[in-house]
Amino acid sequence: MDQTQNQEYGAEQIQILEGLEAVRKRPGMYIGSTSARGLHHLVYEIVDNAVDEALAGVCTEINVFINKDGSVTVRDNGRGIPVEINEKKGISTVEVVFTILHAGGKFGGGGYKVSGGLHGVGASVVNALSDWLEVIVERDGHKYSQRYERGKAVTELTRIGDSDRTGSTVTFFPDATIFDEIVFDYNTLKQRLREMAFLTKGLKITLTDCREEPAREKTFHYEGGIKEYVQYLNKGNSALYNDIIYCEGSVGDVYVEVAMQHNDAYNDNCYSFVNNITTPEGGMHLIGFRNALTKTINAYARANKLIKDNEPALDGEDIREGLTAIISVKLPEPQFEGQTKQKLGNSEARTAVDKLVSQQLTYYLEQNPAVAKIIVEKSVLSQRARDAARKARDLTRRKSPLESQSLPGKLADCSEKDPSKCEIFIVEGDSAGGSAKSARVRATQAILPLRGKILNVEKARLDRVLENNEIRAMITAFGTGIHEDFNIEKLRYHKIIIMTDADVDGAHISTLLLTFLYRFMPELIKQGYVYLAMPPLYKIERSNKAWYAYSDDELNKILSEIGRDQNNKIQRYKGLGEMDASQLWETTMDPKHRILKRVNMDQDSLSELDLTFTTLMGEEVEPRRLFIEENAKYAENLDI
Ligand code: 0RA
Repeated sequence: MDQTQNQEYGAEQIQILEGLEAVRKRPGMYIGSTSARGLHHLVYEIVDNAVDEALAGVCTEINVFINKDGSVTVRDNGRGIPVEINEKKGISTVEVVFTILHAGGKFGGGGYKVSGGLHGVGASVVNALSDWLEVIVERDGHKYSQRYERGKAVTELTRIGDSDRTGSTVTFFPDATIFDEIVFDYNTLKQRLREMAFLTKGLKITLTDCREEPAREKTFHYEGGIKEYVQYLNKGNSALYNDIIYCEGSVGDVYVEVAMQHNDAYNDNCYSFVNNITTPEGGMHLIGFRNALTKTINAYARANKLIKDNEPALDGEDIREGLTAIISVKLPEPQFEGQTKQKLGNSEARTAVDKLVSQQLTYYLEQNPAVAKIIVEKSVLSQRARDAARKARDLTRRKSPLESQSLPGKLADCSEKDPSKCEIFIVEGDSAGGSAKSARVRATQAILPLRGKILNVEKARLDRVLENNEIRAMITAFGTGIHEDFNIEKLRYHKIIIMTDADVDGAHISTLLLTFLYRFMPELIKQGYVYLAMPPLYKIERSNKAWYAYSDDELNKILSEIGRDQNNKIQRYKGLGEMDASQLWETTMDPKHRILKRVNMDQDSLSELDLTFTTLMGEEVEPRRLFIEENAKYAENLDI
């Protein structure tokens, strides 16, 4: 094809280069960060373009490969990116897609990506941030390819053969001078691709990790779309009725899809999306949904005398207890608001969801009185429990901002008052708690010993949770309050360190504690205040010298360094209690030597995280076993 490469650079070309240079200079503005999160966003940008083809009804399959050399390939069977010369720009559409920054349409005030559903947008950002990128287009019986390096075309778009299929195949290797580390994580990609597949019914997405021998592969394909998503999210709990209630349709420019089902758990599990992008902070679509749900269930309950005229209306919260729902809207020009641009601002989305859900849910309830009765009865129970919980919660509330509620008796607090210098160890068991108390640095380290197993908050209603002494002790010690009372500024320690035995029971207690924190004070995890202490697994002694090993690998390493000698004394620690105070200090508490794991939350996939907790802590035994087996091999990294 005749291309412009050999001509002198015109104004247009210079503008293009400047555009991509801007992306390379300030990558965070375009992909959020240059950490692992930003790196994975590159893949999602290309996949988004392919999903757009699927939404246009011209693509049924996307394949994502993590290649042996660490690059990623995204292949789709869409129409193929158009190859003809773009009149205005004087280059092929392919080159337009990969080199022209679509700044206006795609990036909002804060510079974050704010819209899916626009062809080709985002591909130029991926190109600008890649060491190299190769695209193959199959279209009109031919096969074309072009290569770019750091955003610049280094070959022309060339016809390399014939093809009887159509589609685009993009392979790229991110630029090591821009990203912290170029390692694609199979599980991270897997979770987002699964989500994409749920949100785009009928689309088949396959992920293949060619770095492993044999290659690891997973295919996601859901004819039921978000209905199957709800089923999937509910797999760890018992559903209260068989149906997944489903509403679908368009109101004006807004396409709305909602799927929901109640289970016997107590939390509200609603996830909202706009143009396939998650909106963790909700927004207008979620407000519309909640309004419709509350209004419709109350109207049904009154009309059918399930609640009497003199009884109070059900609160939205009561109706959403144990509800799993997906609210997915698609609209042409989404406006994103809030600090992180994750909240939908378009009011037409509120009216559209409200109208559609009210109509279709009313019809559903009339057709399915048995299900309607279950929902109302469950909501009434929740209403009563909420009254009881309000009373219990008052016990954990500080009386007034000045007069602080007395701290729990068993807390050995630190003397320092500046939270950024303070840490609190949540320690399992009285004996380990005792050692920790005598080992600690009194000024900055507080110790809160917990007795026995802590309550599983996944299996208890709020009133019971708040009556639990161990949980009350944590809430008052942290100082922040919970749920709507939560105030991070009142946090008394900037490190909350969970210290449990390095065995199965210890891991179980850690999980219970993390579940509590995740459900009641998720900000603590989001903002990186929560840590796991890592006690050593072994102590190796020889002739008055001692080494500690925190894993089997490390034990072997130490043994091969010091020599495998009969005089080595190897002690396997089973519990914190087996260490005396000075050992505990040296190995696990001393900031100079200890290992802490910061607990983090992948905010790109909140529903997956939720599922992890439900699966680990929920009612059903079988999915829990499967989850643990499936992940055991890959669980070295305890990030949740
Ligand atoms: C521009 C226009 C059209 C499609 C695309 C780009 C496109 C981009 C990517 C990126 C990965 N896969 C893709 N598939 C398509 C519209 C196509 C037309 O009207 O023929």
